[in-house]
Amino acid sequence: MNFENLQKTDPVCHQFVLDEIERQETSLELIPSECIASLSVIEALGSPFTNKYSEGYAKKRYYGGNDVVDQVELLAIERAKEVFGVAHVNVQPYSGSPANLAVYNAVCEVGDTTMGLGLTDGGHITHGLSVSATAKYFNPVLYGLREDGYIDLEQVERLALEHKPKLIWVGATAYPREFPFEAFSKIAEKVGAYLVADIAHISGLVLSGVHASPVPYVHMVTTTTHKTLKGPRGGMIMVTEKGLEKDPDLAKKIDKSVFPGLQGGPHDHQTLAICVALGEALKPEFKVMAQGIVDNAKALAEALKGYGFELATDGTDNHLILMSVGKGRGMFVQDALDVAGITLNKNTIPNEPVSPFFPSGIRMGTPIMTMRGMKVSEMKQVAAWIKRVYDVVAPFEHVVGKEEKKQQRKEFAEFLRTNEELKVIRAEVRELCSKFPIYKG
Ligand code: DSN
Repeated sequence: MNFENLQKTDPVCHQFVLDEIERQETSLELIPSECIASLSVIEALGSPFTNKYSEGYAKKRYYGGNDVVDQVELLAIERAKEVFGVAHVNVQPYSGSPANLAVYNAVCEVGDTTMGLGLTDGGHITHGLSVSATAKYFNPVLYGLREDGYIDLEQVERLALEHKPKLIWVGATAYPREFPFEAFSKIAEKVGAYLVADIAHISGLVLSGVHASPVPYVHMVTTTTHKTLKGPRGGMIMVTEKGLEKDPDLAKKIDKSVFPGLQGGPHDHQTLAICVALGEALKPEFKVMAQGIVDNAKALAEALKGYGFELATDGTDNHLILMSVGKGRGMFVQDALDVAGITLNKNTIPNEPVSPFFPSGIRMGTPIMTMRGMKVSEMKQVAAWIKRVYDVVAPFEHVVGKEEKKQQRKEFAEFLRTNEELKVIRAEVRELCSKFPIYKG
């Protein structure tokens, strides 16, 4: 990658780029919602399409000079339709949250009842969390998990029959198992609700056939484009044949909701990069990679279980693992792993005993490690490092009380700064990463 102009005109920002590349190259990124976009995607994202305004849709723009932009957007739509097997696609949402808001805006009136998985059970903010605009303007009823960590379908049905929602979300940000799309579809049909699958995390797995597709069962599908889809940051809304059968105007409603309902001009450089990513997704090697993500996640899960760790649902079907690390201790484990060069995030676990601020688990995934070429033997190594880091922070327990917390944070920061074992692991992680270069290879 060449940033020679930036180097000349703004050395400070140039250094930021170099530092971030260095961080990514030398660390293990286990955040399940991240990916490595190809250099082609990054080139498209950095192209002069960023200069253009093109409010409206192809052939119906409010600005001139959109001949090439129209071709880009139409090709992105065609590729998305082919990749996911859907009837209609809108590629303009800026990201996943605006895509989800556009769905509400398309089919709900203010005050309508909706249903989604609660945040502490793995759902997304936009599926109706109390502090989200989706709860300010709509009336979300949240469903949860059973004791074993799987979605509580009996509860979903009971709540749906009781509250008659206009719209039901199926999807999550921290759920390690396959989504029961068909069962949701039966429930949605009983109450006449629109059913929307938010497949942001799993879209790359779905299009590869590694995870069941929601398309035959739901009316709409939303996704980000920067997770397992391996594209730039962005979002898409898809309308299925089933969606058009329920509501022949659904495609029009979605388009109107995105523009002019919620957004102005689309980000054409982003659309081009999404188009490139979808082109990559159509190639056979993408499916091999998607299968590798799941194989690696299963291998990592087994290795972690081998060390006695407790996993939500006892394993995984997808790219993601949710692991218990002790009451309120997610933060200690996340921060110590960060020092060791392993990045993941603290997360609530099913039946979370503390809170999202001091959760009792960690969430990790295998997309980036797989995209770097790592396989099962590296997953075993990663599990061993996680166990070592977990042991290093064993003396730190969750405390209550503002002053106690403040004092503990101070002691913990000093501990992280001086701990020798974390330094040793950091060096080992760096060594492994050097064998799997991202952009330097
Ligand atoms: N922030 C994303 C994630 O990490 O899952 C969801 O929006």
